[in-house]
Amino acid sequence: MMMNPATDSEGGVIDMSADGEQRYDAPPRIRGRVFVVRGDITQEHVDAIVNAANTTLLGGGGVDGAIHRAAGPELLAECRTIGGCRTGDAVITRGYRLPAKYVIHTVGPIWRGGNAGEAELLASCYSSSLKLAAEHGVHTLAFPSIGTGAYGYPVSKAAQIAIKAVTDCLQTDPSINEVRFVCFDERTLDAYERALSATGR
Ligand code: AR6
Repeated sequence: MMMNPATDSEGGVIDMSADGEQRYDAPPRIRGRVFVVRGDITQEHVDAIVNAANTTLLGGGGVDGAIHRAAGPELLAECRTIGGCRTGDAVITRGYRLPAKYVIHTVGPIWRGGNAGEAELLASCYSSSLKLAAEHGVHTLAFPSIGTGAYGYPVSKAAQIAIKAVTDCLQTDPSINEVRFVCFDERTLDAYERALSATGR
């Protein structure tokens, strides 16, 4: 007997068959707007790149260090005027010498085992960044894998949260045309590709 697939309110197909794992075939509004690539985020030609910063906004290692080096000292000077950012929040600056016009700085949670609100805070990094991007007329945006370096968030869990938070936001925000997850290493790329393909794209 033929059965119609279950659909969500926007026509996305929920597939419970095959290996029994639930897959979500995203509605057309999301399709073609979220990409996973390997690379160095400082080289991305997008309207804004996101920085995995710390609460001081005064720079650090990892992607934060790379963004500050590539943007030049004017970025740190502007960050000093902001006075910090809370975990899960985001702030925006200019991109200076970067190809991107803006840098959105967000602060991921430090992984403490998973029962300290880490998942909500990490999701909030993505939603706060997208909100700020939309408010500044950003159409193309690149994220690094927030929290999964120095802050220790397990990458497969972080990738699922990141993909879900971004696809949820894009459903209600038509102004963002493209979100790229720029993964620095093979393991991170693999985790984000898996998380994205689990959505059916
Ligand atoms: N392009 C894209 N991704 C990168 C790049 C790059 N150029 N460089 C590193 N990554 P992390 P966190 C990846 O540690 O865990 C800083 O000191 C990296 O391989 O940069 O949120 C801040 O000041 C990893 O997959 O950020 C904070 O104190 C991912 O970016 C703290 O680290 C995130 O790793 C934030 O820690």
